[in-house]
Amino acid sequence: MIRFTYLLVSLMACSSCSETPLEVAGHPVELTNETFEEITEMATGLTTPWGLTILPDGSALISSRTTAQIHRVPSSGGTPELVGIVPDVSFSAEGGLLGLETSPTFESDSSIYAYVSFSPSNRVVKIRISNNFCSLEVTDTVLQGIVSRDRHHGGRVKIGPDGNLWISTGDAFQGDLAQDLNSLSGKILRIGLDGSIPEGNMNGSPIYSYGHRNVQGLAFGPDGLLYASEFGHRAWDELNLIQRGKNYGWPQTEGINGNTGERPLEVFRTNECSPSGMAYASGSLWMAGLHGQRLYQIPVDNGSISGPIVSHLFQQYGRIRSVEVAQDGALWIITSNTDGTSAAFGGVSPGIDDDKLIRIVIR
Ligand SMILES: [Ca+2]
Repeated sequence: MIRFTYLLVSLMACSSCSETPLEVAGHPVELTNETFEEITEMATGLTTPWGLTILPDGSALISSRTTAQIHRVPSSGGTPELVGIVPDVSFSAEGGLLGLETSPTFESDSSIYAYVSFSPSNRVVKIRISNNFCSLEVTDTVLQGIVSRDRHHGGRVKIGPDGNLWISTGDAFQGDLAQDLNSLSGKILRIGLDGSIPEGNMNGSPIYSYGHRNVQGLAFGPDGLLYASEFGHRAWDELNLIQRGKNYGWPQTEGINGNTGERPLEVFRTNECSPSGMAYASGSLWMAGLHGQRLYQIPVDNGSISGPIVSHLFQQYGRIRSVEVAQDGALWIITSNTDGTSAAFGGVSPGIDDDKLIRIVIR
């Protein structure tokens, strides 16, 4: 394993290289890494990593989108160890093995949840991990029937403070599905850990909110509020505050272009963002930018943006796919340079050590 720990002083020197000024919806964005105490490469050589979840022992599980493998990286970093291959995964341009989430009772059930692309429909499965982390077994399908196409799967799974499983989907490249309340596509879904439908969803369905194009980031604030990042088409990516039963506008409205549905909390130009994973820590949302090749820090409080938005790691690690918060408050992120994305959508040539798992200590 190659590990580099960068001291703050080197970060400040690097971030002093002046780049083209960035804007978010017309507002300037601060470009800096000064918020970071330390950056450590925990693992390298990952293949198309997508899902990331941190286990109670501090180690990380990472899904490989195009191989359906799950690897484990020890809490101190090191060579990724193969846990197993998830069966019955269909691969496509954006499909495969996507989001992972640890069961809240992992210490007794050794289980995680995973979003799996499959034909004819995507599903969310429960997977038991062996005690020695050397094998896995799918033990349950908690949700199925999410339309699968080659693109726009969504794919993030998170357990909320309500104890339910929250799932983001995409429109399967059929915008009208986002407005169709008989379809699970283009939605944010909420189900019980056993696949049951909790009280308060729309029409007794798994649907919590609708009118989404492709949501790959879900993060709960300390007050329980849910934020979601959403890919736009060609103009505006979105950060939304998710409310029960609300319409978020797609395909009639993209970002601030149109008047259908809820207004985003913030919009980002697609070539400066293309947001995937997101987490909340230290008063801010931390949103991964693929095309934008950066990590956005978005201070939030009580459902509103509460301070200047900051762009970190700009072009330092390439595309960033996922962000999670470890038990000690550090951010763990994974890069996404091996996924074969074309340059037109911000793809880059992978470096010799790509892709990487990186740990970031916030000051
Ligand atoms: Ca919208």
